[in-house]
Amino acid sequence: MTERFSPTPEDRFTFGLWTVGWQGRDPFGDATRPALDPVETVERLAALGAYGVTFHDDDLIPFGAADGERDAAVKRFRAALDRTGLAVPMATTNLFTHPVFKDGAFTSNDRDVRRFALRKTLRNIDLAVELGANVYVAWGGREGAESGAAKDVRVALDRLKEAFDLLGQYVTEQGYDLRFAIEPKPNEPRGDILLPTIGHALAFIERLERPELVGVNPETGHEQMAGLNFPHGIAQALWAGKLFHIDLNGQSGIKYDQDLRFGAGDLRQAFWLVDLLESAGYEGPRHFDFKPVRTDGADGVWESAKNCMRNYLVLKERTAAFRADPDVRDALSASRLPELSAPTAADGLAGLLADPTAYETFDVDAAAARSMAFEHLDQLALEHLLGVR
Ligand SMILES: [Mn+2]
Repeated sequence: MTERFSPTPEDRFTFGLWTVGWQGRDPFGDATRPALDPVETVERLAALGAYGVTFHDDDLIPFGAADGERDAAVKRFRAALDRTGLAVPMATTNLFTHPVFKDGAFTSNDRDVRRFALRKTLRNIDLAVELGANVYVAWGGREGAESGAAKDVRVALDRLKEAFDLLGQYVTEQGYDLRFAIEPKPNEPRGDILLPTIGHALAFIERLERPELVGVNPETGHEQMAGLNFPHGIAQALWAGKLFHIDLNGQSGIKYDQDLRFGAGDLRQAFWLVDLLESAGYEGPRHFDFKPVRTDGADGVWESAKNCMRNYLVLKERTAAFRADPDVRDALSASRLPELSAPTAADGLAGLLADPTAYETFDVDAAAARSMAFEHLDQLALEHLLGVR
């Protein structure tokens, strides 16, 4: 029997190579930890009970590596995957570290850079598919500006659409089973980034040639940096059928991108997020995109990786207890949650117009006086989260 809150591959937990591999380099300080070998990462994650691992091209193969070095790196990585059984459900492109991407990749004002960025992406898509990925994440961290005249945003969006249309054409022509997931972020590293929120990304996707191939990969902290309610954003992505992938981490309010381990930061939003993902039957990987704090050594790296998964499982148990509590069911009824599922006008527009109880005889004052009873419901949730019920 497995220990309580110990993950297994069935839990579908995944980590990016760059997460546990973050060396602690920040804008003010150098690395505090040595580089991690991707093979060690694969072995450690498998031992912790993870399902899979994800990568940027440059996490695995140094930028500009010759073909021989590339092949050797891929071969070692693939051997570690085969040995451990770890999957690669997602991959992505580094279009932000090298100085060539200082003004962006798909939307750089420099056309040569845009063409290079597309070729770099297409090359890594081939590798992603070879390794079994069916989601390809696109985070455009450098697609943006610090000043008004520096970027014509409408034209930049044309170029961004052009890029996704070409990527969609490529995977279609190659016959790849691969879908794209756009990762929104409001700022950092650019002063302002294009497609800053889930909502911006969802609207953009509908203008593409192949919208069915493109969804979103929202990150907890990114939406919270914009002051937004992450579970609400995820609910809308699910509603739109666009939650192709998710990045879980922790963030405390509107500040720099903290990338704390999952469960740290806004714990109440984490509770509602797990409640949502589990009750909605989300089947994709639970992917952690976090950074172990730079104060810690290797001990803290693996401790935090383990606890991302543990905290998810604890919250999963807490949210299940909340949903199973008879007092909660009563409170949900008192708050009229079941009523929200009933269509407003199943009788149609004609029925609505002909119904005097909808207007002429409707007792507005009585309805206004009915309490929604949300305080009691929320306290029940809080007590389940706190573990006192
Ligand atoms: Mn982040």
